[in-house]
Amino acid sequence: MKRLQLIALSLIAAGASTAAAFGQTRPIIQTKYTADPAPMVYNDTVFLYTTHDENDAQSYGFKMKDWLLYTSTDMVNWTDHGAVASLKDFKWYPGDNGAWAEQVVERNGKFYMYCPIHGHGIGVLVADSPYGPFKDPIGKPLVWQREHWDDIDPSVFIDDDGQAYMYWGNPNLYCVKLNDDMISYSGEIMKMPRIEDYQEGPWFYKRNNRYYLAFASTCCPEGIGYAMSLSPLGPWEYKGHIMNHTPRTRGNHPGIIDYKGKSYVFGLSYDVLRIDTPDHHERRNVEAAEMTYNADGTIKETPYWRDATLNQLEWLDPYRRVEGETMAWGYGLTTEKAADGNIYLTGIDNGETLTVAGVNFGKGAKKFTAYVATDKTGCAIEIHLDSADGPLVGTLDVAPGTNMSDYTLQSCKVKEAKGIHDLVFKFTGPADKKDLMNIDYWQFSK
Ligand code: FUB
Repeated sequence: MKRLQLIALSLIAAGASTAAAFGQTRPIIQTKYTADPAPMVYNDTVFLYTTHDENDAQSYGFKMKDWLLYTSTDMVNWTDHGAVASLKDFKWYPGDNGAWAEQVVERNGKFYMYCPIHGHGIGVLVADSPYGPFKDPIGKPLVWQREHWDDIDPSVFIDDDGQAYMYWGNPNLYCVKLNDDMISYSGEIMKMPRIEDYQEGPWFYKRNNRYYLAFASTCCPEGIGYAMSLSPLGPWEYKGHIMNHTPRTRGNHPGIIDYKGKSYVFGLSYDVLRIDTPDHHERRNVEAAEMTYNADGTIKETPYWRDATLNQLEWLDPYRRVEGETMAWGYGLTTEKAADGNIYLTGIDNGETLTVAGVNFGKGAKKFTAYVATDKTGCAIEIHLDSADGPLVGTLDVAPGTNMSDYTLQSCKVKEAKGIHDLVFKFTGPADKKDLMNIDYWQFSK
C-alpha cells in the first residue's frame, strides 16, 4: 500500500468523512512529475498550467521539454489535458531542454502563455482557447538579457486600467510594461530593488486595491514569501512567509487564485518522488492549499502542504461522462495523448487503483459503463466505495479486443452505490501483467 494512501485511510479510520479524507491526499497530481503551477480561473474552472519534469531527470539539473494543463471545478479531482505547448513551438530555439516556469493570462478572448527557456530569454505563445493550440506570434524571445541567465519565471498581470505588467527573474527581479497586444513591451526593462528573502518565481496580482508579489523565497530550501505595495511598480514591502522554508521540500514556486469564495496557494514538493526513493532527483509535483487573508490584507502563514487544508468544493456527478484521466489520486498510473488530441488513462498494472473523491451517487447507481480497450484476457475493473478495501459494488470484466486501442463500451451491474463516497477503481488481471487496459471515459446510470 502506498504511503499517502495509508494516510488517507487512517483519516477515514479516525472518523473523517471519506471525501474529506481523500481531499487531504497530496500532491494534487501524481501521474506525471509536474512543477511551477500557474493557475488561471476562467469560465468557473481552474486551468492549472504546469511545467513537466521528465521521469528520468537526475539529481541536479532539470529535464523539461513541455508545458501541461490540468483542470478542476472542485480543487481535489483534476482532469489531465496533457501537454498544450512545448519547446518545439519556439522555432528560434534549437534545444530540447529548458521549458521552465510559464504563466497563461487571458485578454480579450485570447490566451497568452509566457514561457521562459532557460538561458534563452522569455517567449510568448498565443491561443484562441485555454486548451490551445498555442502558437508563437513573434518568432523571437519577448525579452532576453543575454549578459546573464536571470530571465526566468514570468508573471503577468493586467491592472484595472488595462496596463499589463510582466515581472520575472532569479536572483534579480525585473519588470516591463506590456503593450495592449500582450506580445511586445514599451519602455526599458526595469531592474527592481531587492525584496528581502526573494529568490525566484514571482507571482504578481492585485486584491482589494493592494498589489501582491509572492515568490519562492531564498534557496535552499525554498519557502513562499510575499511583499505588498499600493502601486504596481512598488515600492514593495516584504511581509513574511506564506509558507516557511522547510527541508520537506527543496524547491517551491507560488501560484495564487481566488476561486468559489476561497483563496488558494499552489506550489510544489518532492513528495511523489519520495514514495519511490529517498534520493534526490529533480522530479517534483504540484501542490495546493487553502490560504486566508487577514483584515489588513496580509496573508496568514500556511503549514507545509501535507499539513494544510484542501477541501473538495463540490461533489462529482457520476451520471455524466467522466474522463478516465480525472482523479484525486492515481499514483502509478499514466496518461497519454493520442494523435487525435484525446487523453487516455494508461499504464494500468495489476492491483493499481484510481480514486475519484467525493462522488454523489444520490439514491443509487444501477449500472457502470466504461469506454475501455484491452488485448488481454482476464482483466477487470473492481468498483469499490471509500477505499480499495471498501465495499465492492460492481465488477466490470473487460472483454478483450484486437489491440490496446480497440475501445468498446462495456457495462456491468452496480449494487448499493448510494449517497456520497470516494470511488475507487481497482484494476485486476493476470498476476504481474502490466498495461492491463486503457480507459477513455466512464459513466454510471440510475
Ligand atoms: O522549474 C524550473 C525552475 O525551477 C523554475 O523556473 C524555478 O522557479 C524553479 O521552480
